[in-house]
Amino acid sequence: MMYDVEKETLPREELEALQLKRLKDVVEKVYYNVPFYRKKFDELGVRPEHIRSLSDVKYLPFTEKQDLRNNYPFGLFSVPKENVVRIHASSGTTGKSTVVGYTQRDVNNWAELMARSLMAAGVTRRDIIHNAYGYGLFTGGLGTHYGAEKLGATIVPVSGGGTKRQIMLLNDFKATVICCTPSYALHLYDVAQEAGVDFKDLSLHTGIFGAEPWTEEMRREIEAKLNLKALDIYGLSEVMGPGVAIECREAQNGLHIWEDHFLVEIIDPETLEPLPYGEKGELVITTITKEAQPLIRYRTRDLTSLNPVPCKCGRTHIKMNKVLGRSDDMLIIRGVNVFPSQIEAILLETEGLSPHYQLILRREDSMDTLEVQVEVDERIFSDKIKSLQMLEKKIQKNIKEFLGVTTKVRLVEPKSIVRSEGKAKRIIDLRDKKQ
Ligand code: DLL
Repeated sequence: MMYDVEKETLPREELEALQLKRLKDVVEKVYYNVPFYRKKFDELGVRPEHIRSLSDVKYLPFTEKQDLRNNYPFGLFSVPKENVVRIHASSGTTGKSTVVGYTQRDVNNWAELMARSLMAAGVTRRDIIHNAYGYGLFTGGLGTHYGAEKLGATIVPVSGGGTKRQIMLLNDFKATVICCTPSYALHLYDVAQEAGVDFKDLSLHTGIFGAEPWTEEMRREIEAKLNLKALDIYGLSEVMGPGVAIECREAQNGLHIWEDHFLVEIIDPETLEPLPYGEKGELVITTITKEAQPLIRYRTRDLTSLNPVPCKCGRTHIKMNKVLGRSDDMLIIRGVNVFPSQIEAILLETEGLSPHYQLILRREDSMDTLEVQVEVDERIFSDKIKSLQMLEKKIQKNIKEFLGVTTKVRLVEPKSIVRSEGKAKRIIDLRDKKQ
């Protein structure tokens, strides 16, 4: 089922013609309205009239998170402030947060793309959506909220936290769809278990999870535990919020990017050159309909690849593969590059481990070391120390074998790793701390 069949199945030729028209419009708009862009364009010697085809996007300057910070808070607005009806911001782990503004039309477009996304995931107006994404400056809560209302579904704006109460509400309201981060979904499961509630007795049939990387192994774990179909949703506040891309229920394999609103490229993060379809690199997004704060070639830092093969769902919008992680989160341990998601995949393949883990980085004798802490389940925890040690060795060996990196593995007690209501904190970096 589609929210907007015409737009979602637009023949590629028409879709690309529309993208080109919108790209030209947005380039002209930022050149004349945003001093930051005018300066960047002038430095490169590009002018709006140089954009004649979609591939000409490669002549345009990149925008980075630091540019948003340097222009904090409203320096990249392209419309008078009185036309801005909403502000969101992402907290960011370091430095100032990045701010985004929306006009009324931006908010409407966002709601429409979220409505499309929800429906692509199999949600209809008959569903009750339990929305546990945080409400507030974070885009997850309100983005999902407006999309659900636009679709005509029933939205329960629970936000994050109060996990026991969430279980009660899921039970009482008989929600059929849940939206939250994948790590929070697993936390909900644990809390439900303690409360003696079985997800099989709830009415959920679909979970729409995103805002952090999660692996196929994690998907299988969540689907089995929560007894629902789990779909991946992607987005980032800088370019809109959730609903930039979504997996369709039919294929459940790759996320359709709503290309009538976003022009995407994959670049090599080192050389900054565009990469062909299928190759892994950094996702770069140009917003082609945003009014308040359009971004040109925004470097997301998210690593993925694009898949142009037509999808069985009938949508013509290109798919991106599941995000492997952010380039900022890539660990380099004795010269070997590794992503937290790769370690997650190995942990979840191992019997007896829980999906709760953390990666501790330390510096010992000027070398970076990585300790993998993972919770075991109750059954394993009551085993003899010797068998726990054997299990640690086995995981260590698997990580070495598959990823080539030497780690220390430490099995920890059930429920000893801090749970998050939003994005899970996987990496604890102690390298700058005195040990
Ligand atoms: O996380 C928006 C969002 C809310 C998306 C709810 C999906 C659901 P930010 O806080 O600005 O916005 O963080 C954006 O989160 O650049 C990715 O690194 C990561 N991210 C978001 N969705 C996914 C996903 C929201 N499905 C940053 N898989 C992005 C992997 C994701 N990473």
